[in-house]
Amino acid sequence: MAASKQSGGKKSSGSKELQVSEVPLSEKELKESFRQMLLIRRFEEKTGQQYQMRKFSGFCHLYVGQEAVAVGSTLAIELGKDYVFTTYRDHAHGLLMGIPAGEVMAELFMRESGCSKGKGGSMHLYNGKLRFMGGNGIVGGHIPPATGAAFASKYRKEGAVVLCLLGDAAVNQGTFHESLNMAGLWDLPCIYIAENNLYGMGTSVVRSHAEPDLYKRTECAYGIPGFQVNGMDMLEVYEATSEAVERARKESRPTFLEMVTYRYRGHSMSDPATSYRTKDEVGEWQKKDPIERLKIQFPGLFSEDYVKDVDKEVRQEVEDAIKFAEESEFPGQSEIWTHVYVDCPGYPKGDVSPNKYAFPYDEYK
Ligand SMILES: Cc1ncc(C[n+]2csc(CCOP(=O)(O)OP(=O)(O)O)c2C)c(N)n1
Ligand SMILES: [Mg+2]
Repeated sequence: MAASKQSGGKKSSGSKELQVSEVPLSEKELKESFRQMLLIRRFEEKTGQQYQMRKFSGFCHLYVGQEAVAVGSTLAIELGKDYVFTTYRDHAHGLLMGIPAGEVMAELFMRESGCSKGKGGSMHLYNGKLRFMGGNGIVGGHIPPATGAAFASKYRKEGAVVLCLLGDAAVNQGTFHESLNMAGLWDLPCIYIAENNLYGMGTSVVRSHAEPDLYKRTECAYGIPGFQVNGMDMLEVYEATSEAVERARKESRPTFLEMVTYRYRGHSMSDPATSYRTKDEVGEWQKKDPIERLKIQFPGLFSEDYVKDVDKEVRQEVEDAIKFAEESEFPGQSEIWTHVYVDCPGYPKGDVSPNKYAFPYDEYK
């Protein structure tokens, strides 16, 4: 079930029935992971509806289908200590890092009670205290800061590791290669997870990558072991990430994990996803659904009644989140310059007059 120990290997557990004693997670952890995947699924479905009802606007990228990657990987880290950087497809990661569902929804609704104070929106969820470093809109843009956070953790002897989640398309960006070169050279405790959902917008990986097996790239180029993982299987994701976390913590070595997964919905809310893939292809991947898979693996834990109860509970949590968001105010005009840069002495907090909006460079010479 674990990702192949050998760099570049492939292994799949299949969806056979398992006993709790055979896996490295407790019954409580399995049940919580199930609840989290279902919460993300319902949160995203409802988010899509709210968007279509024009309750909010802007970019919005849903995570439906990819739940096992976010849940399995964040389960393998220490919340509050380790850092997570991700892309604009970030609602799941925000929820899993501990941001209450109401604050995530309020951010999508651009309200002041949102986790980024209504100034970030769907693509820029953030909570520095929880060490959730976003929510980043530029493809590959967050890979250098994530690598920098791993450097800082090592330099300060913090013992924290960094999870840097990225899309398959980001693997072709220069930032990926520059960052992995440094991580390999300086032995940085960074785990790079490429969520390979087979497409960058409407372009398939096979059409755009000279080497479509992404995991093969990093060992030879940067000395960073690469593994391919079944991203539709929460247990495999957890085990592969745990091995990488151990390597990062004990040896301060980076790892690259290619998690093969699928997004059921379009790239963003404006993409109907009908022109570049077939209904049959979507249907084939839905048969590998990560939530169903966990149910099949542990039928004793997830009876029909149990699943119904959890579903009811998470649906309510999402309804409460929408209510919280709708009842929150939009940020006032005085907020326009706050939280743009780090607060510092002399910075004109809440003052919108343009002549005062100068960064106090002199104080920093
Ligand atoms: C540097 C840059 N180029 C182009 C874009 C426009 N863009 C947004 S998402 C995206 C596709 C990224 O695909 P992938 O990395 O596979 O992530 P996924 O959306 O599949 O999760 C592109 C080209 C961007 N945001 N940043
Ligand atoms: Mg992709």
